[in-house]
Amino acid sequence: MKECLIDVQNAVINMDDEIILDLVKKCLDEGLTPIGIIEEGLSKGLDGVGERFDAGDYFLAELIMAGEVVTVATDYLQTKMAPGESGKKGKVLIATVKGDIHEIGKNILGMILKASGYEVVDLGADVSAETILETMKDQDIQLVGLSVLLTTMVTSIKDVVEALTEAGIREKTRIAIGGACCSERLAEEMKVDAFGESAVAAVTIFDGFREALAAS
Ligand code: B12
Repeated sequence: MKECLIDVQNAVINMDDEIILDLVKKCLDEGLTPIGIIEEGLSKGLDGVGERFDAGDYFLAELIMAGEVVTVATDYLQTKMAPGESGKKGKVLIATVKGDIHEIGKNILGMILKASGYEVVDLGADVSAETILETMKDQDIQLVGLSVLLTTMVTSIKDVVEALTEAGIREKTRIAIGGACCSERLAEEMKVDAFGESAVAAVTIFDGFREALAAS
């Protein structure tokens, strides 16, 4: 791994907001892509923060500060990403589920989907199944990406599936989940259509959803 990526990881772990942008710019100068810097530098740094939190060495304040450092960097990297062909692939609704306020991964998902040609309707974090259903109906949206990081909140995924089923639109829609506590197995248990390990994987997933819906 390139040294500048390791420096980015360490800056996140050390919550160093003074050097993060210089390090990110250095990575770009060395030919790394914005997505590569996000996945291999910033996200891996946050994993390190999570490990320290787990071990009792870091507390909530450190999670907040590290999250802010990453947000500064992703806001900058967004300006360096080639804009997608504005929404030509249609709309995708994205949200972090009810009870969960983590939103960095969901924001990255939005950035990457936009850059690959989707129109992204971002409802934010801690979003109820009712709000998701209403927005899908109002804006005629079939594709949904749910972000879930808290194990205690996975039941919120089920709430969304149930709301769409009760409204009679589940079969015409496709739902993907992602985030630290998600897995293929959870996707099966929650009866959603896919699990995505990364925001980059989401593009292939949603492209597949579009094809499947068009063929049905
Ligand atoms: C930063 C952080 C916070 C910040 C979030 C700031 C923000 N604006 O988002 C704050 C301080 C708010 C926070 C709060 C809490 N946190 Co926190 N947090 C983290 C941390 C360190 C990083 C999360 C993150 O942003 N990762 C980076 C992003 C890029 O990764 P990601 O979300 O997984 O997203 C990627 C992929 O998964 C994918 N993806 C994401 N969503 C989707 C969706 C789809 C459809 C697809 C296809 C892909 C996809 O794309 C992204 C890029 O590739 C994690 C540790 C970790 N390693 O995850 C803990 C962690 C998630 N938090 C944890 C906890 C416990 C909490 C608190 C409960 C702490 C507390 N005692 O209050 C609260 C929760 C409050 C609440 N109700 O939500 C635990 C969760 C444990 C569990 N399994 O339930 C973790 C795992 C830490 C730990 N090791 O214990 N946290």
